[in-house]
Amino acid sequence: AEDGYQLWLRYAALPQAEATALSRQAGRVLLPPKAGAMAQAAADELERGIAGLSGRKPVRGSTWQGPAVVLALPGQWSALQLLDADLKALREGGYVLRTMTAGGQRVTVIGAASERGLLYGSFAWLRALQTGADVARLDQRAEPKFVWRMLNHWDNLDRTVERGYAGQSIWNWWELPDMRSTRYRDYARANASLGINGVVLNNVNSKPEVLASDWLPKVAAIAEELRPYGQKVFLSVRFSSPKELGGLPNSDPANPAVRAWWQAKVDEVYRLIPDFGGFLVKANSEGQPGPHDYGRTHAEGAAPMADALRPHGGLLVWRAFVYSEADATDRAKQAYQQFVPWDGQFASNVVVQVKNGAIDFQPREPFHPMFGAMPKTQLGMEFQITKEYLGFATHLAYLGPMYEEVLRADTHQPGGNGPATVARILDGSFYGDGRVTMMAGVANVGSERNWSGSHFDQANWYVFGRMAWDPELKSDAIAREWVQQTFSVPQPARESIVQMMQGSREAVVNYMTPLGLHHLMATSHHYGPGLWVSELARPEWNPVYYHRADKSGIGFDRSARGSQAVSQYAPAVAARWGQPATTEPELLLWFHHLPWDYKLPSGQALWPGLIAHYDLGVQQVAAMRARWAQLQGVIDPERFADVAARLKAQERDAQWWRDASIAYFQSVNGLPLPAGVKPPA
Ligand code: GCW
Repeated sequence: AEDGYQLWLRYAALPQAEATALSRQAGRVLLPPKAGAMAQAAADELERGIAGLSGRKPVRGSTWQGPAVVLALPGQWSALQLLDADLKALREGGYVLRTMTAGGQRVTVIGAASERGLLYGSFAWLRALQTGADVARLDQRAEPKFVWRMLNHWDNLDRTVERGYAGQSIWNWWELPDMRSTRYRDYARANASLGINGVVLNNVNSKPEVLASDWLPKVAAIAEELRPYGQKVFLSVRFSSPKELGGLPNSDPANPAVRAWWQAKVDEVYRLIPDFGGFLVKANSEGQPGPHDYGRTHAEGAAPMADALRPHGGLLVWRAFVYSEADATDRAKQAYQQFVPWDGQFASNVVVQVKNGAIDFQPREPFHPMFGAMPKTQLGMEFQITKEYLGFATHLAYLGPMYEEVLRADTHQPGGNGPATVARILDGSFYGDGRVTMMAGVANVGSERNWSGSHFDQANWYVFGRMAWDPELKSDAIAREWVQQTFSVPQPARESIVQMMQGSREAVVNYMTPLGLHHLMATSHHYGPGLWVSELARPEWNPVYYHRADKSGIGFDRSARGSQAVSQYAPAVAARWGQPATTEPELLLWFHHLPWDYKLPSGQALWPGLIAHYDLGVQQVAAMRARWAQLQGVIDPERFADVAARLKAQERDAQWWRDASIAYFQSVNGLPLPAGVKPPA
């Protein structure tokens, strides 16, 4: 039964002719003589994949005879000497795939400078087999563009998951370290297939106990499970741990006892886990403790942990998702204000992790103004995979186009080489100075049989990983790869699914937050509409704070006339978004408060134009449903039915969003429903 457990690693049988050719070409897998754990893991996966695709399990060996798939490190196979220089030149994790004749044999070489590259290369070769590459004439070379490609789990120690929609946490803390679910390995395989090399195990809203001496062996057990698949474990730690766990009078970073506590704790962690990755910290945000509690800056707050980690090669990831009620003028401005003045003051092993936009994982946000604004600080990307604000695992929304939109955006920041896109700033190519680069995604993985709560949400894990490997990859190409590996269906059906995925995020934008509206989701759970005044005391947790709709108009004025948030962008961008006429309609109400009769570029007035977007969103979901219905009998019944049920709920919810939003806005603007509104083309 297709319950989705195997994700995109199903290795469904190829058509007969291709299967026969494959088993002829890949009947043997050759491992280098001194293969370590990652090379063994690579060979295991090759065996699994070749067996599934060709119907015949290959033989494992180390002698050069007959056609084979050869795992090659420099200097290990005399027949491949000529490749050595190429292999040595590869970046950590990079690989070459090449079909060639060597030592009198026709071989498929998976070559790399290190075992990590063999692991990634093996998965890449299996992907190539399934996505129509001509494997008889293969010649590929690839390297990861980011040093760190990370998942952030928001998993609590009691196995609940903050913003998780896929069941309990996969980490069974109670049973660890003695019992180890086989899921850990399968999870690690899925990550390795994408090149993910770091996993933060627990929620950024952290508990001090995660660092307790009797908890750490559990962490060490997970590290052991993930290690053969090239992933280091990280922990989210609580800033106030020295006081709360260590019993110190305070957690002030300037207190020598606090520094000493961090050092001793970190040393203890590394005694248990010699390749421990490091810490992730959420400080002074949403009630979490932090350096501001002691009048210190984020850079000062990060120093004790960074200093403790550095001798061990550990990384400190410090989040920039900070805002407090103290300044309620514009939440969107706070992170920039709290970080940019301290550019250059973070240690060399610190990455400041910035959400893609300045509010919070909305269906659409302009790129965060910090990107490119801190040239002397290593900034990392934080995307959310789990869709807290895009209908959870119920609504189908493929996030590839959203990630792509952010990564391609041009910040117009000065001080580097070539285009200043978000991707090039983050992956270091803009600065060209060998910085520690990172892309993180808030995981959507849980203990549901299909891992992500819905089948299509697996694609969001997949696309995140692929773009963390290479931010220049295109969302539609990645969707195509994913579909081909995940569903064994003929080409027209595959293309239909890809089309459905590609349009799905824009549909959500249309029925939830069109024209730059944002954060209109109901209080705390963030699922359905809640545009009206909520009970919450904090103004910036109230949707009315964001849409500012009244009799005269709608939108958040962030121009020079309003909160001046636009001034945080480079001058060219600030000029463009500072005027309604030059702001793209997609972001109009993010930056401007406009009268209801403001004329949109489409020629329509704002009020009917807004309504048209809501209508369009509903129609787009209906069209997705119709497309999916046509695949009945083509897709296996189990997955067909699950997706169909979710699309039905999504259509109902889209109507709910439309109707609730229009009714609410009517209640403040008193305008009638325009007659005969046509959706924009
Ligand atoms: O998106 C918001 C969420 C919180 C989350 C916070 C954060 C982990 O609603 O649940 O807390 O962001 O990113 O820290």
